[in-house]
Amino acid sequence: MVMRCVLARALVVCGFLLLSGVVEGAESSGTLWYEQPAKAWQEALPVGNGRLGAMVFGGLEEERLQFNEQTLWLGDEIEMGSYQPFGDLFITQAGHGEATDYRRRLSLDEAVATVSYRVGEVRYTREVFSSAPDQVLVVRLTADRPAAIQTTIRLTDMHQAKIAVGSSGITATGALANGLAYESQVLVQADQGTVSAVGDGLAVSGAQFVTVYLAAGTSFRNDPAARWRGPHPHEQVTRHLREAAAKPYDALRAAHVADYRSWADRMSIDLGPSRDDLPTDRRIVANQGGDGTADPGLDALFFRYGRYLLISSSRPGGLPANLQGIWNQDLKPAWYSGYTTNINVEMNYWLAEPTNLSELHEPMLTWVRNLATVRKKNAQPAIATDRGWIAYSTNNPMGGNSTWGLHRPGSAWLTQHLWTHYEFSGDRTFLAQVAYPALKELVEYWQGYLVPGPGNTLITPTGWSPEHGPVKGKDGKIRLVEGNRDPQPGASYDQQIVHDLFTNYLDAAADLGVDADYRATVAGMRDRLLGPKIGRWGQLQEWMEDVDQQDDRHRHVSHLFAVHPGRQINPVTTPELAKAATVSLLARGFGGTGWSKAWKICFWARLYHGDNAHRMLHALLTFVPATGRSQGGVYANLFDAHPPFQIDGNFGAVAGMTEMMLQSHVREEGVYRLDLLPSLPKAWPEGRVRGLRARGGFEVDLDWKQGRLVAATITSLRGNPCRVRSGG
Ligand code: FUC
Repeated sequence: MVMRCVLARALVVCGFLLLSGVVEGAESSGTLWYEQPAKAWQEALPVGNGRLGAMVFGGLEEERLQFNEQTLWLGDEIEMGSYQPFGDLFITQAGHGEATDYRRRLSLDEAVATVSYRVGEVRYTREVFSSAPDQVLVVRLTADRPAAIQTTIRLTDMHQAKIAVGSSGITATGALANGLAYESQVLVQADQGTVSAVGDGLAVSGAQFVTVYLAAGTSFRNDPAARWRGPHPHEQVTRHLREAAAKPYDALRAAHVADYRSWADRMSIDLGPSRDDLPTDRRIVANQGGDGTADPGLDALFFRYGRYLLISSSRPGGLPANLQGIWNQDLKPAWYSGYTTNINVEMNYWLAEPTNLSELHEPMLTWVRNLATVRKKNAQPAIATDRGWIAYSTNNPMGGNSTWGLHRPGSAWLTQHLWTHYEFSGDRTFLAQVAYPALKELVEYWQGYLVPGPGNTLITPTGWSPEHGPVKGKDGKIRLVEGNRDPQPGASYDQQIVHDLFTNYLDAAADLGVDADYRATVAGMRDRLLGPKIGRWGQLQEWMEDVDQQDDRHRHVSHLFAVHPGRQINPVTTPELAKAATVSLLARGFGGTGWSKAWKICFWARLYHGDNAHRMLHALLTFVPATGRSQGGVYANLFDAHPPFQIDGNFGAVAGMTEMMLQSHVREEGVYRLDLLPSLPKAWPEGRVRGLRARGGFEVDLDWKQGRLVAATITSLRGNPCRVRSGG
């Protein structure tokens, strides 16, 4: 019924278009759209091919495309450096300020941003996409009348590159302080009229169709053995540009759309009525307040957008999505736009496997392995280890780090991703050659590091619960202090991550049928680990001593790692601990930064509280203006606002929504349990999802009505058995 409504509206729009040429009415349910250009970066629309990204402002007199390339990093194996903006492409069109019938959109069906408006009698259209098959950013300007386009195109650079303007192209070449060479090039083609160098740009006049190609690269090589450097990017950038420009525009566009859809169309989601008639910025505001049932289509759009952002910022062979994916305009980005290991970078990849994008997990897995290599090679004295390795909180792609915050269990948490990739993909070669050795060396590290605790238990002597800790004041009272890093023996976060590591190791060894003797040793250590404790107000204790405070609203909820992404606590097999986790979560409240809210969606989903999970999602979908400081919402372009923009909240929310529909983290006697619609909220009474993935190698389609499952199709991709839990 809902689908039919949308279709009917789309037909009306098409008919109207044909008759009058005016763009009006609702868009497809997979579209972000606006009635005005972006004034601020947080309103612009992101495109990306995993490596080369741009923010499209959609201006009239001047279009701005602020672009990035994911390897433009300062820093090295020691110094943190930061992720750098590349430059801007400006397209100036004098006299377009007085446009009418303006519309700006981002299609998640095709991964194309468009701008369309009328000046006088002429309709102008602009399409922008970043192509993975052709490795170029493409801007296509079209007028519905011959010779109507007069424009100037300029390329700027953020780091004093040498900029040379040729007869139809512009080249910017430079190097960063760490020796990284980089280059961007622009090429302009017009179907008719002229293209010529004028001052610092290219002037086009008398054209009806203009195509602008932008290619960019650096001398970065994602390989510690090559000392992170490859050849100067000039040849490759030139080749990408030349080859793309030799193709007809339609062919270039079709190849891009086909590539994008090969990822995006592995899944579909429909959560019911969708306010596609409202521009996205107004739609976010209209959906606020209330019980969150007004526009479940916005939830579905946010889900699709998260997958879009991963497809656009993380491709095999590249770097993982950083704190801002690949989109950054600041020379000094918040937290270096880096990889923070006490929640953020892990959260970036929680959606990859369950939303059927397993191959896009690869950049993260490779980065973890590279980080291990560097840590073992040049271990700074503070974190030198006999076995395995440990990490700092904040890292760059080359293993360099900020010295704030040694994060001892970070390596184990990161290595969970190698295990998870095996669980979903079933790749036994990867398990045997990569994941298993990585798990084992960390098990050995913790075997040497744990110390005896109360009652013959094993505890970590230097725990930490990111990112605060108890401090005893002169008055003898204990206060929880933001950022405090005093060692906390037996902190729950460390204990739970080590428990997870041991469990993953034991399952991996069992699956491979290896190391039976050591398995027994590890099982013994796991049994001795100081386990989760229930404190004086019924909460799950954050620290070994019962010092948790009921009014503590800290954004991190580190002591619930065992609920998610761990699997030590769940409502079926450890109901008392799950209840205590619920008490802790309620006390932490329903606020938080963007990623904090996203994590809470995951927690509530795993605790089978669908309505609370949805309440967190609804809270995250609160409008934050570009300069807004209120915590945990979304900007007009649906980027997560920590604030500032952090992409973890986008990705984490998708992971949380997935946990609401399907869970597979519990393994009983070696068989995975698929939990169908475990935490369906009242806000989604009817819906359907296609193409979710579960651990053990399953693809799952679900249909529900009146809050109940009506159909499920489970395909065992590797012939494995599973157990199914549904409706309790
Ligand atoms: C952690 C968080 C902050 C921020 C930063 C990138 O330090 O505590 O909120 O998200 O990472």
